[in-house]
Order: sequence, then C-alpha cells, then structure tokens
Amino acid sequence: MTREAQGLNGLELDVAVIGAGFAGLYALKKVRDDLDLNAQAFDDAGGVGGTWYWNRYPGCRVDTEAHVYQYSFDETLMKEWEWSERYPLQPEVLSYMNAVADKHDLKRSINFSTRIVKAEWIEDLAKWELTTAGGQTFRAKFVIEGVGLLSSTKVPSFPGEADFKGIVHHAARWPDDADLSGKRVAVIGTGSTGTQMIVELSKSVDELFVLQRTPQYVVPLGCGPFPEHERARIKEDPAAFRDWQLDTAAVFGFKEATISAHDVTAEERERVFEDAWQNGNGFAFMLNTFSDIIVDEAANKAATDFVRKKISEIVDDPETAEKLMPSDFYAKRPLATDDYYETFNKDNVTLVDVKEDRIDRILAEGLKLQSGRVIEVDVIIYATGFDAITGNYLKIDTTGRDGLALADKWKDHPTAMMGLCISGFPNMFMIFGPFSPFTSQPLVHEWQVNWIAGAIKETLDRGAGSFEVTQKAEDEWVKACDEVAAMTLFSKTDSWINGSNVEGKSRQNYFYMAGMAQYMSDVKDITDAGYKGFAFG
Ligand code: N01
Repeated sequence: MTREAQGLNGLELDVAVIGAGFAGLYALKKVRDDLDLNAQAFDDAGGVGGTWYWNRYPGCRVDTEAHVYQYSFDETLMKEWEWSERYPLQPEVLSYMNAVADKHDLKRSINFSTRIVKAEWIEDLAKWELTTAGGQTFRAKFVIEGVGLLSSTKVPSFPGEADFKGIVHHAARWPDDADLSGKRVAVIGTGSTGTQMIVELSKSVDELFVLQRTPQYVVPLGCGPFPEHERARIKEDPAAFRDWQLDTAAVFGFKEATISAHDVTAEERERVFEDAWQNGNGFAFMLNTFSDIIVDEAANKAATDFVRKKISEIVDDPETAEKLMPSDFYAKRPLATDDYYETFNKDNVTLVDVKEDRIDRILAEGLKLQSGRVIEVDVIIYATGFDAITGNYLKIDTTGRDGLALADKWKDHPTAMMGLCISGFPNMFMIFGPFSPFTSQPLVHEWQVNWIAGAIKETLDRGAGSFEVTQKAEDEWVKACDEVAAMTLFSKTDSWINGSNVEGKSRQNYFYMAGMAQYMSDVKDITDAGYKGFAFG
C-alpha cells in the first residue's frame, strides 16, 4: 500500500480536482492546460482510472460500446486508438486511460494514494480548505469533484463474519493476486457486476453458488471484435461522430426508437425483440426496440414476456428458470452479459434464492440460510453494489457556506443543480453529480467539464470571489427532474437509481430523465441568460 506524498501542507491552488477517473482526468486537462490555471488532482487510488482502477474482478468489461465509451476532446487519439473489442475488458479500458494521461502529461499533476477526507469553505478567503487522510491541509479557489457515480461500495453486514475461515472479496476492491481456480465460491448479488463475474468464474471455480435476491432481466451483450464500420466512421470525422452521439437521449451510440410497441403487430414486436437480442446490448434492447418500454406498462410487459420466454428456453431446469425470472418492471439500469442464463446449465453452478431463504449468518465454513441450510465455501464475494450518486460525495466531510454540512443538506431529500453544483457550496462543482442526465458517461463528462470550465472562467473574468447556484433555481431543477422521472417506470422499481438499494437513504429520483439533447438545451438556456439562477459573489 503506497502512502500519500508529503508536501501538500500550505499549498495554494486555483483548482483542486478530486478523482482521476474519466471525469477527473479531463477536468484536470481542461483547467490546467486550456484555462492555464494552477491545478492539481487527488485520488485515493495508486493510478489513474477511477472505477476502472478499482474494478478488476474476473469478467469485468465495459457494457457500453467502446466507441461511445471514450473521450472526444483529442481527435487524433480518437482516430489512432484501436479498440480490439466491441466491449473491451477492464485492462484495455485502463490502458486507454493511462495512454490519455501519458499523452497529455497529466500524471505529473496528480497526487495518487491521496484521499481527500474533508472540504471546508473559508468565507473570508473565498477558498476551500481541503484535508487529506494523512492530515495535510491545503487550499483551492475552486474544487471539481469527479468522484464517480458508483464508487462508494455497499457491503451488507451479516452476523458471524469474523468466524469465516475462508477469503472475502468485494468486487470493486479486487486484489490482483486472487486465484479462485478449483475453489468453492459464493457470489452475493446479481446486478451488472455479479452477472459478469458469475459467467467468468463458472469457467474456473470448482463450485459456484449464486446467491440471488432479486432476479433481473439480462440480455446478451454481443461481444466480438470492434466493428470496422464504426472505426471507419470515427476516423472519417471524429467531431461529427461525437456531436451525433450527444444529440441522442441516452448517448449510447444509437438514436432511440420512435415507434411505440403498440404500433406494430405481435409478430413484428417479436421480430424486433429477437433482432435486438441477437445483436446484444442492454441499452439498445431497452431504448432502441420501442419508444415506450420505459414509460408504458403494456409495452414494458411485452419486453419482459420476451425475456422470460428466453429464460425458459435457455435454462434446462424449470425450477431454476422460474427462479431466474424477474416479475417487476424492466426499468432498472439494463443488464447485458453474454451466456448469463446458459451458465445455470453448468454442473458446477447452483442458484440459491436468498429472498425465499434469507442469509442468516456467516459460519466458519460458509453461509447459513434461515432454513438451516449451510452453503460450504472457501470464498465469499460481495457484488452488492454501491451507495450510488450521492454516497461518493458524502464520503468527504464537506462544509459549505454558514457552516452548512453537505450531510445535513442531503439528509432527507438531496437536491442539486444540473448535476453540477449545490446551493450553499460556492465554487464547488460536481461531474455527473445528482440530477445529471441518465446517460452513458465519458462524453457527458466532457460536456459537463466544458461547462464547469466556462463557469470558472466567467467567475474569474468578472473578478468575482464566488459562483453559486441559488436554492430557488436548484429546487426548480429538481422539481422538473421529478416530474419527468415520475412519468417513467424507473420510479416504480427498486434500484440504486432511486436510492432504494441503501437502507435509510431518501428514495427519490436522482436523475434528469429528459435526455441529453434536452439537457444540453436546458443548460445552454440558463447559461445564455447570464447564468440565470446563479449568483456571482
Ligand atoms: O450493483 P447493483 P452492481 N443480500 O446495485 C444484491 C455499473 N456497472 O455493482 O436487487 C443479498 O446493480 C442486490 O439484490 P437486490 C452499472 O451502472 C457497470 O452490480 O437489492 N443480495 C443486487 O442483485 C450498474 O448498474 C458495469 O435485491 C444483496 C446486487 O447485490 C452499477 O454499476 C459493470 C444484498 C447489487 O446490484 C451497479 O452494479 C458493473 C444483500 N444484503 C457495474 N445487498 C459495466 O459493464 C445487495 N444485494 C460498465
């Protein structure tokens, strides 16, 4: 374990960037190189990558197509970078991020192994004072938090954990030296992480127990070599390719469907779903088959009936198939993993329904369920998700104007403006914070960082000490977000998207669900109106 570098005490920065993942790397580049400000970044990790640094579990790959999941600011790199697969594995994504950081000489401005634990607004100085886990303090006029949407891990606590004689891993803190071949392994959790890992582990472990609480709809991913036609399209005109992507609702590399599931015959619906299933990609299955899957209950049912039918066709054992079939709406973050349902036909894989028979406690030899059944394993893996969206910000003890603690502000019903700012916390910006558009991330990070850089420049050009959104503007933004989200079925299912996966967390909408094109237009209107709803102090 590396320790944080010394020498930060007393440092005075224009901008402190927290995080060196997709968001933080570009923010650093933008403010340091384009705005020519004195900026440094800080990351708990020992290298760049953010989520792609930490998530090294077997089978980890990006389930968004590679050409969408990359930066666009460096058009030369866009043309030159050769993705090997349509959905690259984690090491390839991480090597891409290292290549970006090296090409733009970013690492010299990043303090690795340095966790920021505290941020306090000093009113008299109009600056933030930041404290590291090692107790060093320094100041910055502006703070940009690129701390990730899904980085605050959620690990349930079961009685008897200390008794376990085997090994415990969390998927998002995977050690490089983990060797599970020939072992008996239990995976708790069947979200995106769990499903990817389950398929991969089933190839090498002796016995795999999949502890599933709530089944989800899993469509194939459609892995394969990177498509040549996409490569050609990027090389021809990278900027046009980027602009085309941003002008969609979800920025997943396709224009969303415009035809209702009700406007076609049952046979045609079946054909559309079958084509989407064969092509793979969870977001395409949800958003590019029919326009109303996520807003209309009957359209949603057509999609869920199709997936349930696939499960019954693929899974040999009818009882296992039944347990794998979800019964809620298809309105969570969509899952896509090749061979997921096929994996349950393997002799070394056992599905355990822990909703029906809950995990009671951990024993020395494994897990005991409420029925008294004992699952003997050598390894327990938590793929139990994250305190998403807000959890990452709350890990930093943040105090804004007039002693307002972020933890208090967000205690009952978190609010924020455009996913970018929080009233009461001047000169502090978030990248992909709460109430950001519900989209793929890297291109949207860039768009948001460009906006942040514009706001910083405007503040400096005006000779102002602070830039802050008003509570009124923030409340209006959140109200508008709530109204759109209430029209979708996402509000009727339980998932990290509405905070219902974390006990005690406010169950509410946390996204702007009107789509990226509309988001850009709304933010532009506010900006063009002289930053309407913001105050320069
Ligand atoms: O987390 P999740 P994730 N006992 O919250 C179960 C991104 N991602 O890490 O549904 C038993 O989706 C929980 O059960 P339930 C992506 O955005 C991207 O898988 O609460 N089970 C659920 O099954 C994704 O959406 C990629 O009943 C418990 C699972 O754990 C997001 O990360 C890859 C439990 C958690 O699922 C989060 O995915 C991976 C308990 N006490 C992830 N507590 C890419 O490909 C929780 N569970 C880019």
